[in-house]
Amino acid sequence: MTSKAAAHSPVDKFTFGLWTVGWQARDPFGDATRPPLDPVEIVQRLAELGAYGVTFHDDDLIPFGSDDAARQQHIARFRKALAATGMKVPMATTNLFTHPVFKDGAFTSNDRAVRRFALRKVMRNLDLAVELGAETYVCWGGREGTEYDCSKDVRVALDRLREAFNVLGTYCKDRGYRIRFAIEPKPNEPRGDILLPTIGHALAFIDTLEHKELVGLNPEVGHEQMAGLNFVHGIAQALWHKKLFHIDLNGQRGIKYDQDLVFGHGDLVSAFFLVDLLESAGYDGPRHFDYKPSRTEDFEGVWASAAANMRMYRLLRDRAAKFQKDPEVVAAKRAARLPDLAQTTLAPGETCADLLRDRSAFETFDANAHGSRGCGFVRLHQLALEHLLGAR
Ligand SMILES: [Mn+2]
Repeated sequence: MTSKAAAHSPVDKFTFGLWTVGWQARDPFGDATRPPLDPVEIVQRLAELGAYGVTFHDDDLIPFGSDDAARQQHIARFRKALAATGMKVPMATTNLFTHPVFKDGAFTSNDRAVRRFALRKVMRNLDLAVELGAETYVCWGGREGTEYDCSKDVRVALDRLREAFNVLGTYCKDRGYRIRFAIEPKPNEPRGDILLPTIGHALAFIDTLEHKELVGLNPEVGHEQMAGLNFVHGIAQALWHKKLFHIDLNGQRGIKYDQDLVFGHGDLVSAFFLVDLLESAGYDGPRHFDYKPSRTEDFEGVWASAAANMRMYRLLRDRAAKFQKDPEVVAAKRAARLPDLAQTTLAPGETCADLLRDRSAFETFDANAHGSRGCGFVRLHQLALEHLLGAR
């Protein structure tokens, strides 16, 4: 290890996909506004900015269709950059969406030969992911969906999706790989409707898998917010199921196309409560930024936006910690009866018969008195916003 690598010991596990800063900013209406970036340069620049590591799709590192010799060369250059900088690769994933072969999906394409090719593509990149030390393998099924409800039997497609995760789980177990899968839900884009559109759909699906202990979630801020859902609630439930294996942080402003803004540049209040939740829950996985530097930016803007993600997370973490420690907040929480929710509704050992015998629970319960009591939530929320604004 070089001295530079030894010196690289970031406190925070901030990671970036090669495809984020490397995005050339092509959109459905316009050409690229930036030239391609060499993965080696990405590793070096992100290391200089203080990131912990990088993540990649197979095709980000090794262009689709490369022969074995070219493939080995791409991997060798990448490994050298990692060793020189001390950057880690905690996660990897597969591109099952760019090539036209995947236009009707990968694991759920109606074409069986495409499904078999997709499994092989994942297996090959799983081998590389494990070699590079990844502990999480993200599966975003961006093309697993439809534009027309008549074009695919969704129940049969879910059978094939389950089959794929069962096969891949068996593959990892047989090879002794210590890697877990993280499904990334998204409601739509690029398909009209995507299978496993939300955290909730994915959690229910995982419960049906043969190797369910190996499969969890990689929720993305913007993907849930595109569907108008509360991301903080979704993450809370994923944590509650012990299925938050990884997380994609970015920004989104309401129900529209997937914006992939810098973390906190969308719904800032939600970002504040998200960081508060991740930190107080003790989530110890990478804080992975899956954003896109806006099409308007040059390379100076690209690196500034990468730094902005990390800065936003740290600022929000600092504000959230002050919010939690403020004695006025503690008192406001007590006044709003937050600690009372932790008390079980039935007393320890209390039975249904006991509850039926308790006249104070029903017969003499004063519903009007309890119904007229204020909850004090607005005052608590105002305190949160004052901390977020740095006003306290
Ligand atoms: Mn996105």
